[in-house]
Amino acid sequence: METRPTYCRICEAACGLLADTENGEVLALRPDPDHVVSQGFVCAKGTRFTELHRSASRVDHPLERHEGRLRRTTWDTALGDVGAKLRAIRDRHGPNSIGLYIGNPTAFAYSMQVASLAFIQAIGTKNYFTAGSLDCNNKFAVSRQMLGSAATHPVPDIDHTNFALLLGTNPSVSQSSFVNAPRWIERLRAIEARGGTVVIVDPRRTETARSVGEHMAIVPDTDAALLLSLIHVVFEERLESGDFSRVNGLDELRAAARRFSPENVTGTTGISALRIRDLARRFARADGAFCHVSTGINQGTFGNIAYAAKIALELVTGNFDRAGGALYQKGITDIATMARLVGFDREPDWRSRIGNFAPVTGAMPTAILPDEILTPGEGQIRALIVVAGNPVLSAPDGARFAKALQQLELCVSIDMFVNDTAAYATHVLPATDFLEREDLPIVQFQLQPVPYAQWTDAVVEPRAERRNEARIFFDLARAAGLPLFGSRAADAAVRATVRLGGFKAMVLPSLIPGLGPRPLQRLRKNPHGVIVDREVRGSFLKKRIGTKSKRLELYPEPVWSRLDELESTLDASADSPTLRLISRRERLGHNSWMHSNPTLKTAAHAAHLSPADATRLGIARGDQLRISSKSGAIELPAEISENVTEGAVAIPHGYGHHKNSSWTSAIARGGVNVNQLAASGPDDLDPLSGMCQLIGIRVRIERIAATAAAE
Ligand SMILES: Nc1nc2c(c(=O)[nH]1)N[C@H]1C(S)=C(S)[C@@H](COP(=O)(O)OP(=O)(O)OC[C@H]3O[C@@H](n4cnc5c(=O)[nH]c(N)nc54)[C@H](O)[C@@H]3O)O[C@H]1N2
Ligand SMILES: Nc1nc2c(c(=O)[nH]1)N[C@H]1C(S)=C(S)[C@@H](COP(=O)(O)OP(=O)(O)OC[C@H]3O[C@@H](n4cnc5c(=O)[nH]c(N)nc54)[C@H](O)[C@@H]3O)O[C@H]1N2
Ligand code: SF4
Ligand SMILES: [Mo]
Repeated sequence: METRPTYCRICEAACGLLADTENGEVLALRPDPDHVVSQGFVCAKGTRFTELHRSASRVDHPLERHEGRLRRTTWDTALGDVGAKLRAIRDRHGPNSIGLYIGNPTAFAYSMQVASLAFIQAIGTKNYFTAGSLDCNNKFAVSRQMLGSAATHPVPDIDHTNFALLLGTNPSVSQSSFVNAPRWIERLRAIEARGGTVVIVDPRRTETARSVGEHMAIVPDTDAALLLSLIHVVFEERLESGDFSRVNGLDELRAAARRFSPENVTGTTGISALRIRDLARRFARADGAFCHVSTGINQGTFGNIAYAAKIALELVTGNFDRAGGALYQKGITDIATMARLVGFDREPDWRSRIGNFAPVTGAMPTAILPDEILTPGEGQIRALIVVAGNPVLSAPDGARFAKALQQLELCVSIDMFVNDTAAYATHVLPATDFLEREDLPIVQFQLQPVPYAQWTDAVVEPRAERRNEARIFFDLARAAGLPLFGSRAADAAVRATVRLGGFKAMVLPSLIPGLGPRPLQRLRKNPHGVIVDREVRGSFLKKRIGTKSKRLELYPEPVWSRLDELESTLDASADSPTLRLISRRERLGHNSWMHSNPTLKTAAHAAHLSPADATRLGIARGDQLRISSKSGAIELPAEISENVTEGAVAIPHGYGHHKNSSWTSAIARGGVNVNQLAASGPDDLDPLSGMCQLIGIRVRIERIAATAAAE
């Protein structure tokens, strides 16, 4: 038996793992106590990944649809067939008739990222979609406007702060996002142990809030107003500090915040003016404070304003660009510069056909993808390639998505499973999993409170006929006769580089500044990770800001364009008959793709209500409910929880699996697609970020049947 250090690539924490292998098989995955950052921390999803690696539901061979059913084919046939169809569709209808959807796991595989980019440019399509518009595009769009690059996000200096203000995140379960921080709870507890404060703003008393800090219950989708009221207090009580010499838009910010006094927002947020004032004072006076907002804010209506207000709050209290606050870490390599090179921050010169959206990080909003397929005319999407994604469950209105997919001439899924999207595919190509790929946590590089790098070789060879996604993209481009990156010269150079040095040869040179002339040797010598120098003095505003003015732009108009709309929510009557939907991730689930494990003991899918709302609506635990929004309706049993705030209903996403997906045990466990309650199409999307609303959706709840199962 042999033990190899590697790391988990399911979420942003990138925890160190030890893989026990024998004869090319993985026997077990264990926590790596020597990992430089995770230090032996893992979650059960990581250590139990062997079950998915070996799962009988995995796609192990290429599949093609024949007379309505997916059947096994060979790689040569599949690549030849898909390549020829891509070429024919492109020749007939132009490059934009081919769409790509890139799902969340792509973020954790450097080769998939580089190769998918090479492939998109080979096709030459503008119809490129990502999970970002379901998750975090508000952060990309706002950072680009305020800080000059979509890839720049000063990170919570979690180990040196004295005040952590968390909104819309539940790191005990999720490890959060836009920060690479395993051991969240331990690190939050350490803040309290050194006399600091942790405040968790969430409509639910989450697993995190039950473990550490003060919980502040908030009415869903009102955080932007709360954050502005904190800034209001800072200005009003003259609590601001720091140097504003590298900032534009302070007066506009002041004017905006003036409209959101604690007294004005208390009715909407459900938080007393006294408590808001106290929070603002403590945040401003702390010796080092950060504010971290995550998906519970991003997926709401005012994600842009909330992220801008987070940055502004840190800035006006002297906590932006400082140790103990939000600190930009250059880390191993400057991702912002790389991002710029690959066009991440390019001024977009194109717009979507549906809804006239500008791309964010080059990508269009996923919620318009069904319309781009269903609406006839020039540029209509006729072929779609989905890699590591499952938009039928993760995006709004899966039913409409499914309808659109069935209209495609070609629909290819590159995945580990026949997921709910692949259930409509013409071809399914078997992908590797992270144990079968080499990697380094490139996306995390600028999101690390402790900057480090780690290299892992593939732990084992791919099983059966699984293939690395990067290779699949390269082969598909060749089969379609299209040069990678859209250039014959680039195609030849990249293919030669990869032939000689593998995919890693494309990224290793970028690590030289941080790791010296032989980065791979250094990383291989230190298989538990290499920590590099941490920025301890804020250098971002002085040296690295990417805006044209070379100043932090506090008030770019597009970011704040919905301020009047936000202000109008302050008048809304508190006792509306509707409840508001909130998200709820599960410890052993991961979006839509980890519920299918026969040994999982996760609770049944349910709608979680507060006792007060249950009483008011005459609902008992286990009653079957009909939950409806303006966009759709679902039926689920009720769960009643003291932890849910009155007015909110929490429903996990990623359920409602297609009967033809390979996730048989998840299908047997039941559940429905909560995103049937979310609006698809261009009208309900944020105009700047293309984010769709997944939380804060107003829903009506009625009891349709009592159940004997209530205990
Ligand atoms: N176990 C597990 N881990 C995961 C995932 C998973 O599915 N399962 N998914 C991964 C992915 S892709 C991501 S992006 C990250 C996300 O990581 P997080 O952003 O931490 O996501 P959640 O755990 O869903 O936490 C969001 C919190 O927002 C709260 N919330 C909902 N609405 C509001 C609101 O209006 N205001 C406030 N203040 N809070 C609100 C919810 O109650 C919830 O507690 O997690 C990653 N990690
Ligand atoms: N209601 C609601 N909806 C949400 C959210 C929410 O909080 N509430 N969260 C949103 C968020 S944050 C996100 S990121 C999106 C996710 O949206 P998506 O990325 O579209 O969906 P996932 O469910 O993460 O599906 C990932 C797919 O990748 C496959 N996969 C996993 N690992 C690999 C791999 O190594 N290689 C390949 N080729 N495939 C792999 C899995 O089998 C699965 O089919 O969902 C969003 N949807
Ligand atoms: S927290 Fe769990 S899923 Fe995330 S990287 Fe660590 S072990 Fe993997
Ligand atoms: Mo996500």
